[in-house]
Amino acid sequence: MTARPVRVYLGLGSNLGDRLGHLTEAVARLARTPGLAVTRTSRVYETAPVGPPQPDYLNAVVEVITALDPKSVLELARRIEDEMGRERGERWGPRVIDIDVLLHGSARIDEPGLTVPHPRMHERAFVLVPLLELEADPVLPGGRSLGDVRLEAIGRSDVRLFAPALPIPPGATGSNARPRAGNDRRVGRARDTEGDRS
Ligand code: A4P
Ligand code: MG
Repeated sequence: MTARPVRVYLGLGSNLGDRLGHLTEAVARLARTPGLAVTRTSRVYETAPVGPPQPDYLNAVVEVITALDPKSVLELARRIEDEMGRERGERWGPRVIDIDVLLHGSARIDEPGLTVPHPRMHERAFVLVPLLELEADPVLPGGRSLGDVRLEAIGRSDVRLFAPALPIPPGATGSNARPRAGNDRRVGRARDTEGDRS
């Protein structure tokens, strides 16, 4: 546990199967996790793959309030990835669901297996575009701020709006978390489905 609840941003990605269903399922599982309160979600973007050739991704960012330390949050995220059938193949390869810890309050961590802020987030429009919907001035790796990053230079055009903000299941906030008053933006069900798009 950290001393007090902090705001955590998680990056979600999926490029296999029912991509929107997987992102929605990940949010529902996070919201059911004791110690985590899902407070806000970004809209969903369809993004060109970074890494080896593979299908396009859907990406979104989720805001969570938690008193859990970064390592515990990563463990919970990995457990949800495993429960959802994530198979770990080649690095940057296709996946049913990826849940990355982007930011954990103002923490700066550089340990084997955990680097926060996420070391590649400032180079990736598929992270920054949804994150900026939730946090106007994020802390970036190496103490950079948004002014140091040019979105056009990192392929902003490879990121296309795909669906409204991911739904947060009603009444499903984690038991130990204390979301800020007035920061709870619940949204309706996403209208778009994978089926509508194919
Ligand atoms: N790890 C260290 N720090 C963190 C952190 N802050 N959050 C370690 C999450 N994990 C962290 O992760 C590999 C290792 O990173 C883990 O052992 C963890 O302890 P992984 O999820 O098993 O594998 P990965 O995701 O393939 O590796 P990596 O290096 O995290 O890849 P990225 O940087 O997440 O990139 N293109 C588009 N358009 N959209 C995407 O979402 N994602 C990737 C994956 C590639 N291309 C993409 C997308
Ligand atoms: Mg990952």
